[in-house]
Amino acid sequence: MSGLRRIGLVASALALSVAFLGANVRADGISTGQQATDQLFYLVLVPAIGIGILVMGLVAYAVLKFRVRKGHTEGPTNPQTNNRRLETMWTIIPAIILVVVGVAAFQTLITTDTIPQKPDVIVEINAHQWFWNFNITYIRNGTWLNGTGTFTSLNTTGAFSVKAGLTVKLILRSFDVAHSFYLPDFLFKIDVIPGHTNTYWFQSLQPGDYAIRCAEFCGLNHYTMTATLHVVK
Ligand SMILES: [Cu+2]
Repeated sequence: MSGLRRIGLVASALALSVAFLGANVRADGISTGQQATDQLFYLVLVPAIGIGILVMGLVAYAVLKFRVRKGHTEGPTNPQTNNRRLETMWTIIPAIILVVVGVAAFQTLITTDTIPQKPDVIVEINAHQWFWNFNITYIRNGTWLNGTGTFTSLNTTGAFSVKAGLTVKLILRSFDVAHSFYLPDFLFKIDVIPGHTNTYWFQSLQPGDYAIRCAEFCGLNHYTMTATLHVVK
């Protein structure tokens, strides 16, 4: 077996084992958006690790094969200067990879960034220096669920609750400077800026307490802009 073939086999075996590991990470999602984002992440990460290992292997092979041996002042030369088959392959394969990643990324964006026309819950998120204020309206299919459910938190340890599985539309406004609403577990972050209303959405899948943070430095007490999202059954 040639050295090149051996390196190719080792790289393929490593890439396959990484793919197997990747498929088993975080099988159950926390939110619809997080699930879609993680799937895209592993779709890109796993082949990238395989390609990285393959390229490192080829570099190591070339360094060893063409090194300067004892008693020589130059390394062995390779008489071959071009190879049409190889060049065609290393043009077409990356092009296919880019198209696959592009299509997958757009599919993920459609999942994460399409705000439902008829959300179950609307949460108005008002950012102030330095606290979050949540106004929650529960709706389902255009009719009021329990009249108007409103929960207002006027301190930095605020919280709001939603039921797992409901679609939640967020309306985000700032009343002073630029803030950023960050739900790390859900893998999303959206700017909350003065003079412009931003909208976003999420659908949580698992009950639990999830941290809310401000991800934009908004002044002296920026670090106190924490809150919690309670997802209940
Ligand atoms: Cu802030």
